Amino acid sequence: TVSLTINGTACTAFPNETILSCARRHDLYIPTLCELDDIDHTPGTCRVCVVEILQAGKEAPQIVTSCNTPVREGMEVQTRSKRARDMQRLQVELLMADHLQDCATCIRHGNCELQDLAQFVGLTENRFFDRARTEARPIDLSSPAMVRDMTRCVRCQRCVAICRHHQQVDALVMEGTGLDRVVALRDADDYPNSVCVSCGQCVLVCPTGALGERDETDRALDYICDPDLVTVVQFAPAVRVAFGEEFGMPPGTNVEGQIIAACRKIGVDVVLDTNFAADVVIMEEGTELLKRLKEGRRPTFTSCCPAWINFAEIHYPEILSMLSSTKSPQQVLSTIAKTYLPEKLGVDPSRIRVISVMPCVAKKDEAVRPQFVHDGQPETDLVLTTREFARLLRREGIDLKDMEPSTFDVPYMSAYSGAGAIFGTTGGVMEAAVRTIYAVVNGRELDRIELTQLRGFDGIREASVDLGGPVGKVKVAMVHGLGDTRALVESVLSGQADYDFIEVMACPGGCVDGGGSLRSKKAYLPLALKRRETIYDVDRQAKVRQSHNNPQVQALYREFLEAPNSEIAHRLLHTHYQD
Ligand code: HC1
Ligand code: SF4
Repeated sequence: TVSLTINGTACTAFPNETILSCARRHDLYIPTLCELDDIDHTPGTCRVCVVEILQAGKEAPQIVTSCNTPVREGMEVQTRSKRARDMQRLQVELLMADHLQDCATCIRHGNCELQDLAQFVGLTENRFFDRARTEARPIDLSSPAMVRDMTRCVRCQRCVAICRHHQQVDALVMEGTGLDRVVALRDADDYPNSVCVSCGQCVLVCPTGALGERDETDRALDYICDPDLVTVVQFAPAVRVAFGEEFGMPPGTNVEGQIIAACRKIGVDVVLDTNFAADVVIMEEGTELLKRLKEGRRPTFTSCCPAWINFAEIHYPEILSMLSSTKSPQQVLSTIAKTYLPEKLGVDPSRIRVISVMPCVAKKDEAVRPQFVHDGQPETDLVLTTREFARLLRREGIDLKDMEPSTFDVPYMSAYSGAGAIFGTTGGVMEAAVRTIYAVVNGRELDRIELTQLRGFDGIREASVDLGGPVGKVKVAMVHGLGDTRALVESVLSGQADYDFIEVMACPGGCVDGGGSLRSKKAYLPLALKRRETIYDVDRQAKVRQSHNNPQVQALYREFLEAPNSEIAHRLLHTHYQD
């Protein structure tokens, strides 16, 4: 080990450890901006983490960046000396020089790492701001899902790193020099022509308001406040376990009841559950899978994750025929909301507007896919990310903590099984499907329905599951995160991998930490485990744990869809992809 002092406190460090890392282990704070430990990102570009060091044999102290300067034996580090503090403040002021000063209109207001820094270093003036130069930088509104606002970028390059090294999509590059340096789309002028798949991981790591979703809270209010419209809200499996944090509740708290109550309070007419549609998807996809197995078509990939669909279409069009044709739960719910629900409510379908609340940026993209818009009418009218939904409630003066939990009030499209609930975490779709397929094949339920061998956090997990009957053993795999997805797809294409069914979720961890979830400062996916535990609890406590045993699903087939994969189910609930 190496011995040194930081602000006079004796510290021990590992050889080659950086000053910043050593300080953190000893609970000594150094302000930082570009660095993000969770993704191993220390570009040293923002220079906010400067400290003063005095090294053995040197007479005068030096100023260095602590994120990339290794410790030395006998080093004396000052993070709080006048000179260090002045330098830190100057660096933040320089960062502010070409950062739009309009904090009050920024989506990150109150939750911005740059604002935090300004407070920490005691910034009281902003001498170098160059409005003309800042405003000349691009604001890219070409995507239905994302906004890339370079007037708020601080060039930390976290987005480039996560996209290149973790998701391995490599859609972003740094372009230009000096003050004109910006994050650009690689080989493209706009999102539609780029290789970006809208997974939103870059948004999760952006410290400011430079990257975000396209805000649709106003349009949501337009619908809700229009007396001629019947507004329907659906919310995703993961939202209920990932939403309370924004209102100061413990990570992973299940706030399903509070979400229902809040929706009602703001004037939503009907609250439905995407979990219900997840059960319907299992009926359709399970039946489809059995048919494909009989025909010897393997593997089949799940198709509920829209960033994965984008990835397949843009990066691996040759595998599109292997994707399940079943629409995602979001689109299934919306479709039924405009066909089956109007009959139930006795209203004209043209008056219905479906707003879906998703932990996902790519769901916005999915909602406007041409396959899901008929005669100009979309199935899903509007998608709000979990972040926008929090913003919407705040705009209505609602603190979720104060809401008395409520329950769904319509006896259709809202009940769900434990299988539908676990869709929200990686491996869940597969586990849900196996429960139902086993019952279809064998005419009885699985003895042990928790398939623990399918759970876990490894990027790629595989298992062999005995479905019994004529189907026998099938080989399944689960992958989450697009880096591992790329590896798995490559091995399928090269013939190395031999699977029957593959679940893909583009976001690491699945939807519980999706790219549309609430952002954590200075951390990447810190809450996934807690959220996931709650999802498994929901399943354990559910009265019905298999999709086919959900009475409301049974009623839907009895009253409307006839049978899984029937002609009408095919027409309404299945789709195709584009290469
Ligand atoms: Fe997901 Fe899905 S699980 S994609 O991860 O299949 O977003 O939560 O809503 O549609 O059900 C997201 C979550 C979500 C769909 C479902
Ligand atoms: Fe890359 Fe995903 Fe961000 Fe697109 S949304 S730039 S693919 S990280």
